Amino acid sequence: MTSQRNLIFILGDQLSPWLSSLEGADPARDVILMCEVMSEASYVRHHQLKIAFIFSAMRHFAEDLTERGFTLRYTRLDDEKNAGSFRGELKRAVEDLQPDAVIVTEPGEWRVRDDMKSWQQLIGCPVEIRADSRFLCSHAQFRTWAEGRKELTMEFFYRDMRRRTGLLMEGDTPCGGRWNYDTENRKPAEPDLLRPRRRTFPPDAITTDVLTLVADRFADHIGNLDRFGFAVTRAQAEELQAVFMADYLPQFGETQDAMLSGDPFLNHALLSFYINIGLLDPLAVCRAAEREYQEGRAPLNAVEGFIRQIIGWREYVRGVYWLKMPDYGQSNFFGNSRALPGFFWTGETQMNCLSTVIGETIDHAYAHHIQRLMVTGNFAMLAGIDPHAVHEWYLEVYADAYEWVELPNVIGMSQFADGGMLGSKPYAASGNYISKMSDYCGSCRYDVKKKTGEGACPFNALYWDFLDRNGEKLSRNRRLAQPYATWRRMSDAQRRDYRATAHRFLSRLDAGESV
Ligand code: FAD
Ligand code: DLZ
Ligand code: SF4
Repeated sequence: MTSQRNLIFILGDQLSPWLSSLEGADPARDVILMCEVMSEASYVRHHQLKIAFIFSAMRHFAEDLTERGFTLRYTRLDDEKNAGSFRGELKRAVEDLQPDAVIVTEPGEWRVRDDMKSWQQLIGCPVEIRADSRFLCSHAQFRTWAEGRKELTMEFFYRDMRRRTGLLMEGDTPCGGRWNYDTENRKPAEPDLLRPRRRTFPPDAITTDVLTLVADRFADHIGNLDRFGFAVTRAQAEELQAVFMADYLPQFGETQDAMLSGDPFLNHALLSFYINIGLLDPLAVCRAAEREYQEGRAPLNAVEGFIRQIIGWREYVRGVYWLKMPDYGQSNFFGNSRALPGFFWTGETQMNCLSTVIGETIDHAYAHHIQRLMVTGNFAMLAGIDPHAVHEWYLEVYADAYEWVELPNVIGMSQFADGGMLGSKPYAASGNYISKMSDYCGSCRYDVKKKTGEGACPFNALYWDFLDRNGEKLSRNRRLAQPYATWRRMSDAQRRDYRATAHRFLSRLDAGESV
């Protein structure tokens, strides 16, 4: 051990005792810096629940470190001297404490990493930026995997991750003989009155203080704080992990793609909030799920599907983000420029699927994957909304949203704005898909079976109009051969009808009329 005095800077999504910046830390000598800053709370207008969740989890983590004997320098948002930004708070701390060096774990977002380049010069003392070992695939490993590949197919990346972690492996072969059990995971949901209610945690004194602060300072941000029930400590998050494994994981697979009115969570994990800020370790979560399979409590299709989302998709989107940033954020393959409709902030639309999903988003700062992909995302792409506006909306409204995970999911997977790096075809669908996978259409003012004209489900005409207007970019895509063949087989009158219905709808949308 050296006698160097370090200032260890821990960011709001780095709340893990096993964080790389804490490796070798000496409570007797080092000081830990954490700060609530306006620049992070307002670079997009985050949902009120998201800000409250992060601040409360930060305060609880600081308390935990203090109990472990560390000296904390914790700046609250309303502290008089708060400089308002990471760089400002770091400068102030270095001036006050005069450490020998600053240690920080690399941030999740490119914009913060870019800012860090100038920190050393700003504060006049060495800044050591450590890799974030909470991810299973390092930047270098992902680059090596991606190098020379024409397509960055997630499935192949995932198989490598299975081999590397040994999860659900029997020697060199995948458990059960197959890598992927997705074909068994596409059932529509049935209402299940026996599904256990979600466990929530009533606000303690720390959270109550934070709720007052957020209500005071961020009342004009989307959402409200009435339903705050997030876990804010590692012990609470671990409790939710255990509850998920016991009560929901066995059915996770079969209802993964389903949507049901009045049941926003179905059998989803609701663990992304905690994994993304570091209260839960992704590999430990996967090992716990694997145990459920090994000990016969959960079927393979559920456990494999769950593990794939974490060691596959989660690691993969992070790899793509760091490989392609900063240009990735500007991708706009279709050249879309329409403004995001106002109802994305209120849920006030007559389209029941959108009003349900956006309403649940406002209430919980959560929607599950298929809601994000096939309802809000699908609508935005079909309607030609500017992908950057779509990206900002997702970053604002979900309590698990950090750019490294949100941006590739939005720009790549849901908007196809990267031209097909993440997916081989756009996730575009007419009302039929939503009708098959949900119960939303039954109580909608639109008729999902009606293709064009007054009262027809808008997704139907928008779907064909999307394919038509982007024909030059998409019609040679082999996976779209069938829909384009269907479009060409239609009569001229039918195609005109679809175009006219879509254009009428989009004009009303642009005019701010109720749709
Ligand atoms: P479950 O459905 O139960 O899945 C289990 C876990 O797998 C999740 O907790 C998460 O850690 C991981 N996971 C699943 N799918 C993905 C994925 N596509 N990418 C990365 N991790 C995944 N996820 C975020 O964490 N933050 C985001 O900002 C985010 N934005 C998204 C935007 C769009 C348009 C889409 C289509 C997906 C987005 N996702 C995002 C992925 C996914 O929707 C969420 O991870 C998931 O809904 C979180 O809820 P859950 O914990 O109940 O997940
Ligand atoms: C998202 C967020 C918010 C709302 N506020 C803070 C904050 O005040 N202090 C902080 O350290 N982190 C915050 N975060 C998380 C950061 O935005 C996140 O750490 C960076 O984007 C890097 O990924
Ligand atoms: Fe959505 Fe169309 Fe179904 Fe209405 S009919 S809920 S708009 S898919």
